[in-house]
Amino acid sequence: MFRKVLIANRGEIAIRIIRTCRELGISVVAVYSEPDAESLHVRMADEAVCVGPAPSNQSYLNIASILAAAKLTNTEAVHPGYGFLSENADFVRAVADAGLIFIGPSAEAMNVMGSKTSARRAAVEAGVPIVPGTVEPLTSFAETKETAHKFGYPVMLKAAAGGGGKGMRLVHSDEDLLSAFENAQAEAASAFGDSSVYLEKAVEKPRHIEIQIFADTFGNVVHLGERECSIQRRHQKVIEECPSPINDPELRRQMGNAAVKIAKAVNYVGAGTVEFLVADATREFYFLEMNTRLQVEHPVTELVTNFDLVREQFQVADGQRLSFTQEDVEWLGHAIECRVYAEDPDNNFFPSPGTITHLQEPSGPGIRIDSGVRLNSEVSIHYDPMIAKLAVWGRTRVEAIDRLRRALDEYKVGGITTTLPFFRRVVRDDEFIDGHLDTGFISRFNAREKAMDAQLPDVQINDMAIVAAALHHVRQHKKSVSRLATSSTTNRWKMSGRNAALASREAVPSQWRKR
Ligand code: MV4
Repeated sequence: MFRKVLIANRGEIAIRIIRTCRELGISVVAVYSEPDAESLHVRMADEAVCVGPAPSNQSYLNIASILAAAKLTNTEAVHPGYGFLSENADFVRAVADAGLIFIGPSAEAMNVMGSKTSARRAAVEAGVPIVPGTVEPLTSFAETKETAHKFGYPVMLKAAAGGGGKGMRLVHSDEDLLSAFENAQAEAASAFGDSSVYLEKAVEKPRHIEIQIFADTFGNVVHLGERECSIQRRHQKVIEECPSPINDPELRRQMGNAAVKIAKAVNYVGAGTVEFLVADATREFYFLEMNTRLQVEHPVTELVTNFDLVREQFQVADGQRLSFTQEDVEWLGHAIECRVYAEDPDNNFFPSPGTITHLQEPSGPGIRIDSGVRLNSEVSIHYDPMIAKLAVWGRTRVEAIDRLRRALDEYKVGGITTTLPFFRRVVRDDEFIDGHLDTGFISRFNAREKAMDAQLPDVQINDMAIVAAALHHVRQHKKSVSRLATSSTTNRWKMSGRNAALASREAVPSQWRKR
């Protein structure tokens, strides 16, 4: 096994990787940007090297600087985490050229999956269904129109170099096609430096379900089942689960086999994720793209399969065989993860940077927190605003949701605004509880909340002052009042919601308003 590894990342994922390094006896080199000098991942590492100023392209994306840090510290291997350089084939080559081992797949596999059109061709060659559409970029508007007619409206235009919904346009008719084509091209050019777009037939009410795969250098490829990631906001995942609430072992087997075929087709090595769209009505699944990295949401798979995916990554990169076969993979219980962001859910998820002045994390049965921050941490505007992931495990989905509700109510973050109050409302939403999770969930949820707000009587400014005074009183006498409040209701979800509102330091007035 490696003696020393450099982690080319920051925040919670750097810490997640450090933890497994400790268990494997690997010494850790952290890298950091100037404003991150005091951050948790730096404190937890054995050595740390500053790789540049705040902007990512001068620090965490600075290949020369990171390789210099590796050389300076005599590192043997580099773990890229997710984001930053994790899917950059140039980085993979540069790491190899520097005589280091990259913890991840080859630059070739990364390149194939980096372009959605070449990824689609790979899927076709592997015999895996793709969403009907083109496998080459569109070369003219005339061709676009012809193709739209061939597959039939509604269609999706997507950036070939893309991902994350950038450069994506849903088009319903000929009238909208030209402007959508031009806008998609312009957006793709500015986001990815490549204006190529291709076309897919739009899948109605799709679910986003992805399969975790693992491959070693001996050609063994296994899958670790699915994660349901249909709850997204602006193409950012918000809540992830394993298993999918559809929970269909046959579908898992079929999608798992499809994902393994795709991995084999590109000689994949390491941890990877194959994304599918699943039509809600028919449960037909279509290959969407492959992510050639460890993903943010890997903890839900770890909780249900009991594998340490980072440990397997190190072993595979070290040239060892996978420590398990497909038959060894068992799924037990249900896990759900919430991504906690430093954003204001009551102000259109506006970023909320600042200093964390209070932090109380939940714990107890079935709770896992992957946090990148601690008390007095500074959440800066320079990087992704995700500060932590709260994942829970339960024997059933119901138990997992009960636990998640309890954990969210325990979780207190002061000094910055977080998305915790939003999650407290989602876990009390009937549609979420029933597992109706297609990609329209968030907009339907928002509409339901708006309708609820509209039903409330208008509150005058004067009344607000009274409410504020009452809230102040409640906070001073938290214990006795919350006991009074809970004894007066029989609905335990409402009860815990009220307790959360009473105890919460965040957005108390709006919570009060909603409960
Ligand atoms: C689609 C689709 C419907 N039909 N493709 C792909 C990237 C992802 N962030 C959004 N994507 C979609 N691709 C076809 N052919 C619908 C979506 C989509 C979506 C997918 C998963 C989760 C949330 C979503 C929200 C809007 C649209």
